[in-house]
Amino acid sequence: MAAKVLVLVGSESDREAMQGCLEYLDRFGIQHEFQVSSAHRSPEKTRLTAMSARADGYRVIICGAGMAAALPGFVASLTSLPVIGVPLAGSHLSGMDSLHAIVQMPPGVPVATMAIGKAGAKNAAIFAAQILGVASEEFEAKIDDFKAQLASG
Ligand code: RP5
Repeated sequence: MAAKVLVLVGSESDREAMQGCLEYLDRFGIQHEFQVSSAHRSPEKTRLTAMSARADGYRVIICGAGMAAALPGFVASLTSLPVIGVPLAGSHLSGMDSLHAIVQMPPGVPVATMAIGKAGAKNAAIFAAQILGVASEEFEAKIDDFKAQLASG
């Protein structure tokens, strides 16, 4: 089964900010699924999704969330898969709230935290490709091509 990436967001209102993430996953040819599942509003659904993710074929989980962004940490507490967190802006605190919520995980439950907003969303997809590239020559080559394109301007 091809490795898949699960992209979760806390609200439908997060979709636009995460668009670049989905575009980069497409660009790298990574199979992915996008779901809205809130740690605060639908914790049971989110718990079940996180706990079944590995068995469902996912190898990396990307979580975008704003405000008191519990989603990445909550998911990370429930899976052995690597979790990448994307802090999203939109509140009066412009994403500083979600950045602090996602990056300040306690020892034992890491979340790889990206930049706030659209840049972080893109980097989450690139980082996911790099994680998959550890065990896949196909994704390693795609990342090498991408880096070469960056270097050539
Ligand atoms: C968070 O609350 C979501 O990730 C979203 O960024 C924020 C606001 O959600 P809505 O009120 O727009 O649904 O859980």
